[in-house]
Amino acid sequence: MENEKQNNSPKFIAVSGGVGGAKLALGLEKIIQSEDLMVIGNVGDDFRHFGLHISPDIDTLLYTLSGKSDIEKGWGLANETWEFMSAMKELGGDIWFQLGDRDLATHVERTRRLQHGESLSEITDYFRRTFGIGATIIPATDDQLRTIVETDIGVLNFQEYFVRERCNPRIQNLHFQGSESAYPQKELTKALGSTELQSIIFCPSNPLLSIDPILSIQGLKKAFAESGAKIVAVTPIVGGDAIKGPAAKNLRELGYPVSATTVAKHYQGLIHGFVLDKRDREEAKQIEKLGISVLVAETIMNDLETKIQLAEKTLQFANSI
Ligand code: FO1
Repeated sequence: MENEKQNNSPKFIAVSGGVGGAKLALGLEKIIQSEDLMVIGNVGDDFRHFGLHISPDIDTLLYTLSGKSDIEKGWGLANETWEFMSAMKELGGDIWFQLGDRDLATHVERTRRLQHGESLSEITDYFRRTFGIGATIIPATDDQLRTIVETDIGVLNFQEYFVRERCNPRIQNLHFQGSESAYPQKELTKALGSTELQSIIFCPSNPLLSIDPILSIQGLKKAFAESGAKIVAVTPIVGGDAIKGPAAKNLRELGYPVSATTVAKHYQGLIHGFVLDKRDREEAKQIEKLGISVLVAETIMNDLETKIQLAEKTLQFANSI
């Protein structure tokens, strides 16, 4: 029985937010055997809308890894139709958060299952299998965890800040509501305790908005540190700007210099390695001085080939430190 558990344990864990992180998760999924990869998704962005439980980062992972995603937008489904939103507009309802007709089915079915007592991770696993994804996808916690953004226009939930206000308000503080009572998802805890685990990869997601909510879950940072796995972060900042999304603006507003080094410092004490973009190679020495090994690589992922290449390099690097 013990052996069986060990064999089911992943060798690699990818920690991801939405769009940017999912790109590397896809590259990893293409080169790692399904049973060896566990992808952990952020749930701080989750919220209720039209009475439905929306789990944007989990859905971005599900859609990206199943090849169903809208590659242009990075979120939602390809070949989507928008009849529901048009009808909602005619009714004068809320239309700031776009739910495509097919995407809507995901939220309706998730909400129905939650109401019948299934956990978010059971539902995510059901969707994963239905979508034909081999790698495990796990919400970081099954407990309530919500990113709250304190801004110059008031306190907003994550999607109000991100989508409704288009990240325009100035961030003053971030708060992860529920983090004190949220526990890591149990399969994740089990994987972190297994001797099978080799590496943990922090995907190039926003460190403040996407990875920090995960790290705020009680006991998780410690469990990462004590897992014995090599922990490597891939930079989401290239050439002093975010590859996608508001990471650069967020860092600036919270008083940090916008650089890959800032991200490495943010994870200092937790990570063993940092993948730095080749455009920022002059920062390598500074990061090494923090006691973090550095790999200089091409980190911009424009197509499947570059996603796979970055995944391969990151794994080799993690293995080498
Ligand atoms: N992002 C947007 O910029 N506008 C939207 O209307 C929007 C709707 C949406 C619906 C379902 C879903 O799973 C994701 C959606 N996203 C939308 C993306 C999401 O808000 C963000 O990408 C993540 O929360 C940040 O990682």
